[in-house]
Amino acid sequence: VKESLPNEKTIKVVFVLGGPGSGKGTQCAKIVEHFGFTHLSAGDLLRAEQKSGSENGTMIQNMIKEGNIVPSEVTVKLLQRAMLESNNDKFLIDGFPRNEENRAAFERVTRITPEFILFFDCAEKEMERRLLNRNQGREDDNIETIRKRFNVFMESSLPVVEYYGKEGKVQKIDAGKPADEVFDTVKILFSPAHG
Ligand code: UP5
Ligand code: MG
Repeated sequence: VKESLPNEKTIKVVFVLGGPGSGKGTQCAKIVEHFGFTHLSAGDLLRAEQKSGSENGTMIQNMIKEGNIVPSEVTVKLLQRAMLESNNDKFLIDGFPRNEENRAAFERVTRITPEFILFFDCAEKEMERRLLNRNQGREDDNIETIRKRFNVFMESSLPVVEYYGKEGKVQKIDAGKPADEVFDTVKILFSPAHG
């Protein structure tokens, strides 16, 4: 493990945001395949931390079960460690920042500002259908928790998207279409000719 991240100016971060089930993970996997980014899902890192038996495990499990947002201190540390451990300088940060506290803490601690925000826009009914069909044993894929996740997304996460919208950094994608069609739009943003 390196002692610190390379000069933050050389690090490229894209935040991948969107409601629960909007397809963040699915699209990130495709971006990784085509454009050489490292995919860091904050939710996956938290679930791994929980399973590793860390002292925060029970707290993380309870927060996820209730659809609530884990304190930034925990999540930023996991993201920072994952960035240090990778040998890459290009990261997709998926499902983070989820609220203003997350956003401010990440910038303060890492001094990294995102290149842009990929925002997957999808109707709630469609997201609900996808989550209920996923069947990967996630403790938060039940209708009660899904409703809580939608509420937290609307109340806490959408304002972060709006914040970056005011900075002109949001690339909004219609994520209600089949995954390959969504990626047709996404890949344009990562192609060298773009911008
Ligand atoms: N699918 C995907 N794309 C499709 C398409 N275009 N058409 C049809 N089906 C499509 O996709 C979900 C399902 O839909 C899959 O079965 C897929 O095949 C299908 P996926 O790509 O997994 O969507 P994604 O947006 O990644 O959904 P996910 O459930 O992971 O989103 P969440 O934001 O809810 O989950 P996350 O893991 O990010 O967070 C979980 C919890 O962790 C949070 O609720 C919170 O409690 C906690 N958390 C924090 O506290 N802090 C953080 O920073 C991050 C998480
Ligand atoms: Mg995901």
